Amino acid sequence: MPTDTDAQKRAAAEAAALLVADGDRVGLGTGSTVAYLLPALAARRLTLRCAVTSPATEDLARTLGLEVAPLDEIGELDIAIDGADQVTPDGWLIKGGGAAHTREKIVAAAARRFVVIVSADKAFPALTPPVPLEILRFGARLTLERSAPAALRDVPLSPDGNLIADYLGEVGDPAELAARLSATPGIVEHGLFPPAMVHDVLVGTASGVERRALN
Ligand code: A5P
Repeated sequence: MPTDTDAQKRAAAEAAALLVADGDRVGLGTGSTVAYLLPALAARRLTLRCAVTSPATEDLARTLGLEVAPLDEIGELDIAIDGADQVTPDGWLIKGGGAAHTREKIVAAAARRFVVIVSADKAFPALTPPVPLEILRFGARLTLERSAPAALRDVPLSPDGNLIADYLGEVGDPAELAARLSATPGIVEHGLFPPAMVHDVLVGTASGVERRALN
């Protein structure tokens, strides 16, 4: 039985599918909201080349008949669309609840337009922990100590075989925390996405899809 949240995710995803144009090179994120995007996109029967951020997205995209190619082969993307765990009014995101945030950040950075699709429960006044971390297995204990407070998450590895952990302290200024985490050896990538990376946020709400244009 679909919940209100499911309906909101679907509405945001369907609105995002309409932003894709024939011939576009498209980045596809990961997660339950993106799972609503893919059928909506496939139903439009456009000619697209898609870069994917996880095996799960790749499987579903191929099953639906979407053309998938390696990101390096496609190069710059016209648009990338992805979900998020938290979105603030000024456009900061936390991503990585599905352990794919490193690939998602690479794909978002490759896109001329990065569109975020969320249900209303993902809209937060300010970011709160946890912040997902992808970390190398080598020296993982030390990396976690340097990132304290942080803990390994009990989930499968990232799509690239690294460990997934969470930073559990206060976020405070997200730019400062992002800089600190980026400067910590052993952290491959953290789940803080800056507003400069985000072009539109589509929020599914009880009364329709609210669009926040950022860049
Ligand atoms: C995947 O690693 C995440 O960044 C997801 O994009 C995020 O967790 C949102 O997932 P849902 O769409 O499943 O809520």
